[in-house]
Amino acid sequence: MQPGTHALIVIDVQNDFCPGGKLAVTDGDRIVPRINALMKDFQVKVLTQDWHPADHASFASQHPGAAPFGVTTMPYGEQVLWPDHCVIGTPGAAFHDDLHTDGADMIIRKGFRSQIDSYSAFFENDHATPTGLDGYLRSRGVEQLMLVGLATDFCVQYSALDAARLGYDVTVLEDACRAIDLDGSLEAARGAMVEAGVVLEG
Ligand code: VGL
Ligand code: ZN
Repeated sequence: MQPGTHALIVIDVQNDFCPGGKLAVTDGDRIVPRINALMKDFQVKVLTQDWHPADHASFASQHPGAAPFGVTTMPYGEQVLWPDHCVIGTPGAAFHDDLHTDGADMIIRKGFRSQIDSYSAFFENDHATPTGLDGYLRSRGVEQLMLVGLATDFCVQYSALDAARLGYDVTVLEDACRAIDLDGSLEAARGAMVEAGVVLEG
């Protein structure tokens, strides 16, 4: 690894994104052993948790007549409508049972305001409201980030793009991620990340 403080950022490895969950990502649970093994290689380890109130505006259930995976317009732009998922305090919002959460220095929750979604671990979907993660990483002297988790084309991608914009060196370890892949969203995400200077590693 290059010099500087390295952080592992583990995005949304929660039951609802794993097989059997409300917004299951194919093979989402398969990345857990790899992530557990990686933790020992990093000085700083952060886990994120998607954490929505039951009436969250990203849920199709809050939009009469709308179906999951459709798109609506919010004041901050386009928003995909999701099945209800990661509702605060429910088993679906908990981390996957096998994830070594004891190794984490910091757990950051996002998406807890009902009127705005937050894919990125750094900013909500208005690209302006901070989650506090940037301040945490800066105050710990972190310069390099490795991102892993769920889902490659949504929360991992948005986090990687924000991190690159904030000046971190960013690598996404694709073997330790899985995608939702809505209408080519995985290829689009890979292109956008490369364009932003994010390193995609096998
Ligand atoms: C995510 C859709 C909705 C993710 C979170 O973690 O990628 N995707 N909420
Ligand atoms: Zn969500």
